[in-house]
Amino acid sequence: MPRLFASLLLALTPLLASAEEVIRVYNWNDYIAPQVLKDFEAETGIRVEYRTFSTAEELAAALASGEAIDIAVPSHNDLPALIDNGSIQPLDFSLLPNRKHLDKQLLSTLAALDPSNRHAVPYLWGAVGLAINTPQAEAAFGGPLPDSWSLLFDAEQSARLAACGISVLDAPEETLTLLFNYQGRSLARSAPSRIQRSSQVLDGLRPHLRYIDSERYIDDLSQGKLCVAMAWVGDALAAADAGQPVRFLVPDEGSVLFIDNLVIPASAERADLAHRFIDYLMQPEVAALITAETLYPSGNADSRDFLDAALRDQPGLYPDRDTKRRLHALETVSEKHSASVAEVWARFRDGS
Ligand code: N2P
Repeated sequence: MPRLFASLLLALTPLLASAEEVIRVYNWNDYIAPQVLKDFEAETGIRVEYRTFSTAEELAAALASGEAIDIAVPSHNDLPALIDNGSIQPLDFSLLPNRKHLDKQLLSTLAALDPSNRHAVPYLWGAVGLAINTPQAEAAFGGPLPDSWSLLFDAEQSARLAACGISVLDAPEETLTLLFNYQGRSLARSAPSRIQRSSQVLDGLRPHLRYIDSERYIDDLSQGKLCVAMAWVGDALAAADAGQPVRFLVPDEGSVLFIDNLVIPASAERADLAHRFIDYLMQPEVAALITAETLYPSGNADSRDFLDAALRDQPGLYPDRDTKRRLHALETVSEKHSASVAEVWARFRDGS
């Protein structure tokens, strides 16, 4: 009898398993409102297996491995390669009626990388800048700080701040683009040998850094344990929200913007459910909840109507016109350049 029962159970298992629908979502850390996932599960009965990454390289490796992922969130500059090598699939717009709420300006910027916006839905976006704990940083620096990337790229300045804690994002293309801009050059239009030489500047900064990490700095800034951090806007605003005297600034030399997108990898096992998830996130009320929680600007234009006035007008969240003029979407790095970027970065981050 027990054996009969066991084989009956075995025979039923596939049926039981197929009763539960699951999607696998792979997103940046601190990049959703947990409530939204719970609401989606409760409303649809679809379980969300949710995992996070903190660098573009981690996501690229997961997509290249072919592991089953139903939704991923690459940045705009990585879209052309992902489309070219067939890592992500075209979307079925008929399953995405809430696309109408998306920000038209973002869509047109993205269309240059993803023709007709076939593969990607803008989710959250924002500026790269500096998060500064002003009282701590001024005490260490010995007076007011310049609004400049020199705080990182001038070794004499970073030396003065080392004691109160400096961190840099583990974001090679963003960091090198900013370094080249600071030097009056362009990463995309420089020879690989020039990229190799940028190691010299990074070598000057390295001994003054606490660490290179895109996740640890969020808690540390919020607890007053760092005074200057290269930061993505929402992470910096979160520290201010936690009560620290942290301001987010886009330095005078300007900076880069990222647009992160919901996509369906070619490896998705449930592209049908992935469309439902994307459409769910594109409801303006839901998108507003996500912005309120993460403090990143939304790819959904209509979500603004659902933001608290205080949040909508919070300085730094949506860049003002003057700041916008100093911001440019991060350029796609060609294959020829990316090997040099990776080498310079390995040396900077891991000392190898
Ligand atoms: C938030 C991650 C921001 C994504 N922690 C930057 N592309």
